[in-house]
Amino acid sequence: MPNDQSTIPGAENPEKLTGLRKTEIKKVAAGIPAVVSSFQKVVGEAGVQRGMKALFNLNKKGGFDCPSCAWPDPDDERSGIAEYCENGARAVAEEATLKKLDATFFAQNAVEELGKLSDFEIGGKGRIAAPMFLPAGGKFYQPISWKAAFEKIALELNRLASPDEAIFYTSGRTSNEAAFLYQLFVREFGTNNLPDCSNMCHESSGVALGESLGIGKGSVKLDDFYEAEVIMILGQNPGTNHPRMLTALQKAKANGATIISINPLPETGLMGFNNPQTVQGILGNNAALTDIFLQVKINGDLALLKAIEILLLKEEESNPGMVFDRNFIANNTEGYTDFIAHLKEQNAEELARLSGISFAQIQQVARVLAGKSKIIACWAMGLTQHKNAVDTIKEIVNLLLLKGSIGKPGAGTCPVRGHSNVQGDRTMGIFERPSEKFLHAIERNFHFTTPKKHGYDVVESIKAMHQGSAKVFFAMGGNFLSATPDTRFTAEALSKCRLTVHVSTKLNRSHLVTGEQALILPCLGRSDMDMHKDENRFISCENSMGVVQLSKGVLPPVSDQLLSEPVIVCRLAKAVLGRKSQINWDIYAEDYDIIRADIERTIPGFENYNERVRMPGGFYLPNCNRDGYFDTLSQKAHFNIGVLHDPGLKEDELMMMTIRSHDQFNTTIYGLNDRYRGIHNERRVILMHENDIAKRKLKSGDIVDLYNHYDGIERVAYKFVVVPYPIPEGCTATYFPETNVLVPINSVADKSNTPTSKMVILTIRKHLNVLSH
Ligand SMILES: Nc1nc2c(c(=O)[nH]1)N[C@H]1C(S)=C(S)[C@@H](COP(=O)(O)OP(=O)(O)OC[C@H]3O[C@@H](n4cnc5c(=O)[nH]c(N)nc54)[C@H](O)[C@@H]3O)O[C@H]1N2
Ligand SMILES: Nc1nc2c(c(=O)[nH]1)N[C@H]1C(S)=C(S)[C@@H](COP(=O)(O)OP(=O)(O)OC[C@H]3O[C@@H](n4cnc5c(=O)[nH]c(N)nc54)[C@H](O)[C@@H]3O)O[C@H]1N2
Ligand SMILES: [Mo]
Repeated sequence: MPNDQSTIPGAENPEKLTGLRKTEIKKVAAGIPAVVSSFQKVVGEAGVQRGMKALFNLNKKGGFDCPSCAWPDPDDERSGIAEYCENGARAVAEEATLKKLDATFFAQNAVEELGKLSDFEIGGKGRIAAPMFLPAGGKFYQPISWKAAFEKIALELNRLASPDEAIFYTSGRTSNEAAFLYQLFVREFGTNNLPDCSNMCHESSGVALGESLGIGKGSVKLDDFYEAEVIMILGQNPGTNHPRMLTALQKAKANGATIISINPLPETGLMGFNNPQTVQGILGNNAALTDIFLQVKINGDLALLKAIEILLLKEEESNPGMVFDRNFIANNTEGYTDFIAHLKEQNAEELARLSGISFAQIQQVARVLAGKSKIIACWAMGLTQHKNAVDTIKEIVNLLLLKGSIGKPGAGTCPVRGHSNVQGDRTMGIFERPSEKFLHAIERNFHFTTPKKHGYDVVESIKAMHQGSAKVFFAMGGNFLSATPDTRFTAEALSKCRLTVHVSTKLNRSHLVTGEQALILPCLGRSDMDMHKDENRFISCENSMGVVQLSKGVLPPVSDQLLSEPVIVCRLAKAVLGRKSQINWDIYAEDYDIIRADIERTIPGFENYNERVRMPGGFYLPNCNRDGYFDTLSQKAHFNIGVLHDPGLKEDELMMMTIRSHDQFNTTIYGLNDRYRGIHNERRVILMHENDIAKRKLKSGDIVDLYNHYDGIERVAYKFVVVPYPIPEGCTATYFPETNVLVPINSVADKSNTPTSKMVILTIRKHLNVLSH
């Protein structure tokens, strides 16, 4: 079928190649080059004084929470200067930049022209410095006052036939305070349409853990790493995405832990690490991290985990009680008998074949696990963005349950979160499917009737906009167009809206593919001071391990027209709800302590919020698994029987995972290099096994077009450079978001509805220059 998806100008990165240079794949991550490169970047964007001030306060107790990832800070000692990594520093540079986009910039740059730039070029323009409005039919954004902006939004929201025709997205940087107010406003307005980046990220983890263990969060603390005997890292590239995790892994290893990495790619950070904060690290001494590397096929994890469990079962049968934790299983779990019966029906050799791992290696892993009981399993997007993601994560839980490895020191679940406050946003009620308990608490405290109908998640929101049943799109941060699947379809969806609004720090593609009218509302970022009546106000965030901490910016904002996110929500709510509202929004805007007091009244675990958040290092939220129980209906943990998914690849098809380069934070592109993987100055690359290249009569450096035909629709991403890479045969990798155009809107994970961004079926054709492309 021909390409029946229209292309909206500016929706995708231009198909412009920038000139690939290749070097060897690095064997060790970090060390001096990382520190040097982060200093250069921050000072280059923000100047010496501003840059150093920002770096000095990053992740310091009482300073500001790193906007990059959700990895926790050590509870006790923090390093002398500050606790940050190269990519944290780059996130700060991105935000602390002195370049700003004011009315003159927007008057000189038509929206369509900006759309011709790459994400790297768009992001490099600077911070948005004033509220901007794009009128219907307009080609340029124009300045608008905050008051008029809120009135426009109020007008459009209040003329909807139903509150369910509006969508309120959240990205994961939003503070607890802003998130709580935002969901409160949206629910008083009358809808649960609160999709968030989690829907594309760890939703599968939340569903799997919630159903099997009674809490959708991980159970380990940072200290557990230092006691663990085995740490399994599945589908995660911490060297790039959670670099401070490497320090924890190094310490764990020094304490005797065995590290098992499961990944289709030999990711540099996992293989070896030089810690720039130690003398050996600075001198560049190679510290190997991974003890056993299992180079699994894409989505081979479920089969692999089952094969490991079968071998453990055999060992347990020969030495009863020596491998499984029988007491733990008897007292805390249900479904064990059925689960064991299921394992016995499986063939370990066949599962090994499906996973792509040799039987001998699986035996090696089983031998290591058999005698250990303090096991931590960490995972990220390499497990969550697949058709059977929920079952794969439940299989990790099965393995931990067999070993009694949940709820004791040195053991447990560790889904490593992405955005720095994505976990906190959920805790605050940013969720399209809120529990009745949560809604009751809102009603009890705020005296309005909450909407009960579940709202749209990300994929459902896109479809609703596309079919015209949602007409106003409001985003609290993020880059919805580029982060979501099926870029062309999503671009059409957004452009059908009457109004699209983005609360943002930096310019991005979502500002350029808009509804009939559009607004950009510029806000303070994490590193910015939030001055109010001579006081620099703080907000708070929750990290990946459930610690709530304050975050206070240190830099003077680049413009006096920026508002904080909590203030934006208050003014929006007042404009939209007016006298109908039961809530005094003004006092929240005046005093964030009042917001926190109301969070405390509504959400369990926040007792003495205002007092405890001010204590250095913050406080831990309660976690039933950590405390040794399972908050499911039966109060037991559940074994699950996971079902393998066969994608049914045809002879000429390959599987593609869309991953992050070292030089990006999601859709924010810091640079064109992926240093550790030896790829420089080019993002339009496809990593392939050499046999797959040869089979297609291609060679390294050839330029190809990528096709996906899910649902009978042809999706194409033009011009990618072939790079031979140590990746399993049949598997390929490209960078997100350039290939999001290929991720089908209807290809989602069972139960979590997460787009299958790591399981895209692909055919490849050599790019022909004679085509217009
Ligand atoms: N510097 C930086 N930091 C970030 C981000 C960023 O973009 N830049 N993003 C933040 C966010 S929001 C998130 S969610 C996290 C993301 O952190 P990661 O999950 O580490 O990010 P990805 O690049 O998507 O990497 C997925 C990893 O899984 C592997 N993988 C892919 N498919 C499979 C599979 O089927 N099985 C297995 N076992 N492995 C697989 C890939 O090879 C890759 O190593 O990082 C956060 N931190
Ligand atoms: N193909 C593919 N697609 C994916 C993924 C993948 O692995 N592959 N990963 C998915 C994942 S894990 C995630 S989390 C999503 C990310 O989806 P999003 O969170 O929507 O995307 P980001 O690129 O993180 O958003 C960046 C924008 O956020 C704004 N911003 C930054 N800081 C702030 C702030 O403090 N306040 C406000 N209001 N705005 C701010 C800036 O304008 C910036 O341009 O993408 C998903 N999409
Ligand atoms: Mo994420």
